[in-house]
Amino acid sequence: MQIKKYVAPSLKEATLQMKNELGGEALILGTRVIENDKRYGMKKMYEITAGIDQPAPAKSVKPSRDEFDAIDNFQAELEKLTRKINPNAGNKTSASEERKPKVEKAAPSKQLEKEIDEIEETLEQREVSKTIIKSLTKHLRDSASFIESSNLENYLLSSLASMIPTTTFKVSRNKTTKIALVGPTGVGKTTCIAKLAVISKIIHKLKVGLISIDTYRLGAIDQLRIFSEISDIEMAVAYEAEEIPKLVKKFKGKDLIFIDTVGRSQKAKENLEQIRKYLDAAQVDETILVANATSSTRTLNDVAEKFKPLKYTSVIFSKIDEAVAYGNIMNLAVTHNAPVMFLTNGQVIPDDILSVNPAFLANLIYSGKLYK
Ligand SMILES: Nc1nc2c(ncn2[C@@H]2O[C@H](COP(=O)(O)OP(=O)(O)OP(=O)(O)O)[C@@H](O)[C@H]2O)c(=O)[nH]1
Ligand SMILES: [Mg+2]
Repeated sequence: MQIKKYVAPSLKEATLQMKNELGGEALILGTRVIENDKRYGMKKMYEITAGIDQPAPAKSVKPSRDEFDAIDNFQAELEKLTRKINPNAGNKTSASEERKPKVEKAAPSKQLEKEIDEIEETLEQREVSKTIIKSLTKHLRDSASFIESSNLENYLLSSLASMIPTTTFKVSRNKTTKIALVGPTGVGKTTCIAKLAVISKIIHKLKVGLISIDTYRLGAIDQLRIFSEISDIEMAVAYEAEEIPKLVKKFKGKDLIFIDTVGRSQKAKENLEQIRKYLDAAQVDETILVANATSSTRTLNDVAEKFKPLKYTSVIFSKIDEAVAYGNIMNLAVTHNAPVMFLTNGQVIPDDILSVNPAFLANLIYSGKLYK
């Protein structure tokens, strides 16, 4: 099968491009809304993944009027779903959404209904939240006229992917970027900093400095100090928030400064207040929450909520090698609109860290399998 992607400002245009190039036999395998992508000037775009068994025919096929109407309805549904699941994704109401549906939705066939039920069961096993499952399966049922058994899974995966916010690690060589990792005790903050510091130094040839404000747990500083000696990455310790500006100044020539924070329970507000003072003094560029992927959704929600005063802007899920399901990753990212930046999958420095994109996470969550 030949697979191609088409991106356009509306689903209708993307479909037209697809039909023009691949003809009437092309199968839509997936659709997603693309938002905030620099490649498209930050405009909202629609992507169709299409497949065809035969090489593209010479003759183009124009979609019928009914097909166009169905596409309009589908575009509205897709946007509605994305917004429902992720309320901050796109604030404008599209013209197609305001329009009343013109075509009756085709009810899913018995076979399709059965397969959607199975998907529901799988997502439950993967511990995806009930709200997300409900919206997803409703979306699949509502889109029955587009879906066949052969493309149902692809459709589901691209719908899942379109809901999961992710982000990447950004460093500038023209200024010092200060990144702090925060999170509950023992989640893997120090280990993660060690992985990122080594990768930044060895692979990206960046100048890296480490600051530990871990003055609470006995031996905690030694852990980072030993690492700093082995990897030959400079490290400094801040015992008071007031010392931080001096240390940041000392690392003026660095591209990156990682700030390792003390592991404290999210239940003690004053602990977090203390950490906030250090981070404010450092004027950090980005704070990343490290969350343990083996925790329940309830615990993760509590962590995400309690750490909000530290103004984290993304999440790293640690210990995914020990997790038995990954739905909680999606539940947290969607509920708190917190983009996922990395996953860590073991104790080995620097190997056991994975960068992510929505399609990768959708696959991981739905398949429930992590391939090392
Ligand atoms: N299996 C597994 N273990 C990990 C992972 N990341 C860290 N660990 C282990 O988890 C333990 C705690 O890791 P640390 O990096 O010390 O955690 P921390 O968040 O800095 O801990 P505190 O500073 O005490 O809050 C160590 O034994 C690590 O080797 C991971 O992705 N998978
Ligand atoms: Mg630590």
